[in-house]
Amino acid sequence: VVVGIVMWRQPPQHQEWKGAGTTAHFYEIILGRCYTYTQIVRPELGHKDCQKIGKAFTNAFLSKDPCGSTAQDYQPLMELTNQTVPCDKTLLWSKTNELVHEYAWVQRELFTLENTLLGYMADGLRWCGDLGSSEMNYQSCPDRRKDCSNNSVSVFWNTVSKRFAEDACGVVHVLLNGSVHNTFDERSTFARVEVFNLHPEKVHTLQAWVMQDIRNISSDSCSDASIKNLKLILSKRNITFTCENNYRPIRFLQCVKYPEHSSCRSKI
Ligand code: N1C
Repeated sequence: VVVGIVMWRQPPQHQEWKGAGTTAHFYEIILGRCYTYTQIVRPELGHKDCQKIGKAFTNAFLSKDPCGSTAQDYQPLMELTNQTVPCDKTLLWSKTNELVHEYAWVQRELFTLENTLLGYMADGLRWCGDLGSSEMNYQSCPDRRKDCSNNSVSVFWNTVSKRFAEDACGVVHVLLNGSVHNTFDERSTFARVEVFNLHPEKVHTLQAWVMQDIRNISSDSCSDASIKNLKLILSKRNITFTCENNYRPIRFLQCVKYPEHSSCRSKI
């Protein structure tokens, strides 16, 4: 009689955090997105080495404390993914995630960060590693508020958003949400990172499009106090600010979703 001794291998023990863990199949997703972007979306970037880019991405956070992430961790990844956005074609946003990407989908020449290689790869994903393991933590990752602000995902967006703003030139556009309490929210990436990293020597104007929810259109959002604050910050930085309420081309996109709404019913 052979008596087998079964030894159960324990799954790796990671630290427990308050946020959701790494997106399942993270590595395969970023690699696939890298190939889709460089081969199909922008074939002019077909020379980029997606294997190298994928490794640089995971090397930025594996075997590291996910609450001690730094811009330097992402530097090798940043160097492999540099990309030029034409002047006048940078489109920033805050609290308009869905609408801005609908607009960029139609206005193909405009670039949001998610229309560049690195933003395209990372959009909607979560990831973190662990100091005591070389694997990704699929169980939990630090929550920005409940655990730490310098977590691997937040530091990534801060780092890539900074470069995106630094690289911009000409007129920069921003799509803001006129139906939230703070249209220009000082805690947002747009306010904390992007506004302060636009180079006044290259960027002469920031043009804001402030869109309101079509179901409750209120008064002029451009005269909102938070927008006045944005205008002030930009004037100190020598960047001209212009603001337009309910920009018509984007209103038409909102009307696609609510065609029967009164503000959509007039003949064009
Ligand atoms: O904090 P926000 O918006 O003002 O950030 C948006 C701003 C854009 O102009 C982008 O260039 O900053 C850049 N950016 C992203 O592109 C991005 N994609 C996904 C910043 N954050 C991004 N994310 C995730 O959404 C990220 O996890 C971050 O915390 C949110 C930002 O949402 P927000 O407050 O609506």
